[in-house]
Amino acid sequence: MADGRLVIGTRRYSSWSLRGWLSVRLAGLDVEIQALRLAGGGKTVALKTLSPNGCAPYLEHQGIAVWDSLSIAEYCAELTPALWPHDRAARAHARSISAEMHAGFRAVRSALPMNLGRVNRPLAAGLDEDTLRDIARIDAIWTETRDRYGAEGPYLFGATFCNADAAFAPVVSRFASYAVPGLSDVSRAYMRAVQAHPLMRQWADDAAQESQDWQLEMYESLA
Ligand SMILES: N[C@@H](CCC(=O)N[C@@H](CS)C(=O)NCC(=O)O)C(=O)O
Repeated sequence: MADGRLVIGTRRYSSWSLRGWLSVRLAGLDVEIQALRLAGGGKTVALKTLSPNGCAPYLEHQGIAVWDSLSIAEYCAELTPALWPHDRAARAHARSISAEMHAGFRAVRSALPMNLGRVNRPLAAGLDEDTLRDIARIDAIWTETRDRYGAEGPYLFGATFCNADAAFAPVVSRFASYAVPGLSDVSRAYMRAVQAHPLMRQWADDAAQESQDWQLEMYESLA
């Protein structure tokens, strides 16, 4: 019998769920995955009674309830410390950029919703100033982090795909979906590495199995 469950939303769209799922999988937790169809606009009724904050991802593990993707990342790192870099300075940097991602970049979130079904197609309306500013900051984070800490491998902190990579994984997907311009060569190589990670491929494969009924016009019709 599994040690609990991880509640996630529609894989095609749920960027927060992808983060939580990556941390849980990287930590090797034995939990069942319970996927719910997101209603869009924060109106998924089933989630309101299921998780304390009414949101996915929500983890129950050995009787412990953990909600919010950043808390799930920290919980998983307690069980698997390699989810954060070993070096204290690198770890502080990893936590800082993950927290910045968690708390910010509202323009990117709203202009470029995650949609795994959208491939390399720029927004017809173009990108506004706030979105371009967010993109430039994310590009700077990836480039600086790779330059400072990434020499040993293809991920932000080198050879190990860690919680910081999980935090940015949905952004990688967004940038690829909307063919975002102006990224450094370092960022582009980083995006390819993230997209090629076996867990990212598994998430995409699972998303492709979801019922067409789970697709939402508000995301699919974005020109
Ligand atoms: N800060 C939260 C945000 C979670 C969140 O907003 N999740 C969305 C799905 S991507 C959700 O559950 N929305 C509520 C709903 O659809 O009713 C986290 O990091 O987990």
